[in-house]
Amino acid sequence: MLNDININTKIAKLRQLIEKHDNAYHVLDAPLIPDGDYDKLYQELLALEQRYPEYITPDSPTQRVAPKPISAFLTHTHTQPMLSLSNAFSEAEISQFDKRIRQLLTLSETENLSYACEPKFDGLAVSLHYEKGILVKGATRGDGWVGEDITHNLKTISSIPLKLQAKSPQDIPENLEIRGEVYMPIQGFEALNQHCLKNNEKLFANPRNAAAGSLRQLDPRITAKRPLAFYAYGCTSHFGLNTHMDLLAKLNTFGIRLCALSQEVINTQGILAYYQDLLTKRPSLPYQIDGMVVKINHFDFQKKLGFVAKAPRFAIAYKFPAEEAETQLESVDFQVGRTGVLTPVARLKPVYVGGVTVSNATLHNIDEIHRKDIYVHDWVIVRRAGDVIPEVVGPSLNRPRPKNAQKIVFPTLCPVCGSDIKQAKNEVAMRCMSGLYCKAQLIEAIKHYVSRKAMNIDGLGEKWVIQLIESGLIKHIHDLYDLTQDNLLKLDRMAEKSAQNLVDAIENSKKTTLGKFIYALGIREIGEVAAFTLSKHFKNLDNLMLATEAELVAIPDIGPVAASHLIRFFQDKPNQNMIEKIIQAGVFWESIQELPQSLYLPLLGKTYVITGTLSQSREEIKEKLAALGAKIASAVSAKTTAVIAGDAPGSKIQKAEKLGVAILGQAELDKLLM
Ligand code: 5U1
Repeated sequence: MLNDININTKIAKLRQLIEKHDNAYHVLDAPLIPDGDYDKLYQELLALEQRYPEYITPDSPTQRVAPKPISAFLTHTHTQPMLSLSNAFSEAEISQFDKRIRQLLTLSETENLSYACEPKFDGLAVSLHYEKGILVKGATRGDGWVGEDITHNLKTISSIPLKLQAKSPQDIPENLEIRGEVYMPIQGFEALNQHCLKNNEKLFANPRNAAAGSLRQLDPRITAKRPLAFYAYGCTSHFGLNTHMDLLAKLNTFGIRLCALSQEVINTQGILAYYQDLLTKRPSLPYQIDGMVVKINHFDFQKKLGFVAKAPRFAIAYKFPAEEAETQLESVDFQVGRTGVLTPVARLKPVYVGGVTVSNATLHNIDEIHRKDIYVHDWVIVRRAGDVIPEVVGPSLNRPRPKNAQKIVFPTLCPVCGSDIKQAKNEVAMRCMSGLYCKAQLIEAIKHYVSRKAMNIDGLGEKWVIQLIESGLIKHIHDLYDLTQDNLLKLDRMAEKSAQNLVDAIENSKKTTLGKFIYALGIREIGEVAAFTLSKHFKNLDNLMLATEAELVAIPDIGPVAASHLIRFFQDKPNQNMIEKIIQAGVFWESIQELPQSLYLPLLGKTYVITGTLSQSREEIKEKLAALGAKIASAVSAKTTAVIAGDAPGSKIQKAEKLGVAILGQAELDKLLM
C-alpha cells in the first residue's frame, strides 16, 4: 500500500519523466523513447491521478485539456505592447533599413553590424506568462495593447511547456513572458481539411486561418484536436544577456521551442543571403512562412533605436513576393451552384504558384470579368494568396492581348440541364431556373441537406452524392430515406460496412430540430440563423408553411426577399410532396423550448458593414456576427449600426464618418464576438 509521501513522490517522478520526454520530442525534435513507451508512462500517471485526485496540479501533463468550454474570452492587457513590424519588399528597402540604422547608431558603412534573422511564420502571435515556472496565462496579440485570454487553448498545444525546465529551481525566473507564434503545420492543415471534407464541413482557406479558428474556440477539447505548434521568437526580459541570439539560447534551456532556422548574419549581404536561402528552403518547409524577420542582434543597439508608432526601429519583416504567376486562360466554364447561380471558372494552362500547380481559378461573376477586362486566351495573372481557391487578378500587363482573344460570353442556357438562365433585377448573379430538376443543383442541394449544420448525415461526401444521382438511386431529396444496404452496394467502390454505416447514419439523423430541418431545405436567403429564428417563431412546420408574407416580414431578421422565397418554396407542390415524404420516412424533432431571444441572438436588429483586413477572414466574421443575430450589409447607410474597419479600409470609412455611423476596430470586433 502506498502512503501519501510515496504517492506524491511517484507522481512527481512520473511527471518529471514525461516532461523530459515531452521536451525531447517537441522542443529538441529528438525523441528518447518509442511512442508506445511514452503512452504507458502517461497512462500510469493518469491512473494514479484518477485514484488520488488530491494530487492533481494544473501543471501536470495530464491537465492540458480542460474538460468544459468556457463561456467567453476575457481580455488581457499586455505588460508591454505586442508590436507589429514594418515591412520591406526589396533589396533596396533592406539596404535603406541598414543605412538608417547605421545613421541613428552613428556607425560607419564599413563597420560590421550583427543581425538576427528568422523565418516569419504565417501564424498568430501570442504571449505566454510563466509564474515560478508554471504557465499561468496565454493571450493573443489583439490590437497590440489588449488581447484575449486564451490560456485554456494554448495549454492544449504540446510544444508549449506547462512547466519550465531548469537544472536547479533557482534558475527558474519568478516571472517570464515569452512571445512567439502559434501555427498549423502544412501536413496537419491538409489532414484537417480532409477531415472537414469527409464530414461536409467548411474547409479552412489556409493554415493561418485554421490556426486562428482553432485558437478562438471556447471549447478547449476542440482546440486539442487541432494540430497546432508553437515557436518562440522573444521574451520581455533579457536576463542581462547582450544579444537576441543569446536570449534565444537561454529560452531553449527552459524547454521553450525555437525555430532551428534562426541565425546570426552580418550586414546587408548576410541578410540578403539568408533571404535567398530561405526562399529556396520554403517549398520544403513543413510550415508556411511569408518572409523573414530581421532584428538588430545587440540589445543596447535595440534600446538606442527605440520605436516608431507601433513598430520597433530595430526590426523589419522582409516579405516574400506575392504568390502570383502568369499563365494563359484557355477557356471558361460555368459551374451551377445550389441555388442555380452560375459561377465562371477559369481553365488555365497549368502554372506553379506558391507550391502548387494551379489549373482552375475563380472569375467570381460577370461584373468582375467586365471590370477586369478578361478575355479567353488572354495572358492572365493568377494569385494564390494562401487561399485554397486561386483567383484571376486580371490580364497580364507585360504582354499584348493575343490575336485570337475572345470575349467571355455568359451562356443563355444552363450548361448542365439546358434550362433558361435569368438575371434577377438588382442581382449580379445569373441563375438556372429549373431548381432540383437540374442535376447540378440537386447534387448541391443534397450536399447541403446532409451537411453537418443541416441533417448531419455522416459519411455522405460529395463523391457518393454524385454517384447516387448519376446511378439514378436518388432523384429527389426524400429518396435518401429509401436507400438500403443492398442498393448502396451497387455503387462503385462501396463496401458492405460503409453501406451499413451510411444506412445507420441516415437513420440516426432522423431525430433533428425544426431549425436544422428548415435550414436543410436550402431555401434561398434562409441561412442557419434565419432558420433558427423561424423555428422559434412558428414552433411547428405547418404554421411556417401556412404563414403569409405579412406574417413573415413582421419577424425581426426576415426581410421581404427572404419572405418571398419562403412563400414560393412552400407553395411549390413538389416541395410540399418532398416534405411530406421526408416526414413519412420518420424525420422528427422535439418541441421548441422557450428562450428569450436576446439570450441567443444578442445582436438581433443590428447591421454591420466590414471593410479592410482583419485578423479573421471576412467570411468567418460574417458567419460569427450572423450567428449572434446581426445582419451584414455591403454598403454603409444611415441604418448601419457600425462599420468594422481593419487595416487598409476602403471608402466605407469616409461614408461612415459622413453619416455619423460608429467605426469599430479589431479589438471592438473581438469584444462583440466574445
Ligand atoms: N520571427 C519573428 N516574428 N516576429 C514578429 N520574430 C518576431 N519579432 C517580432 C514580431 C512582431 O517583434 C519583435 C521584433 C518585437
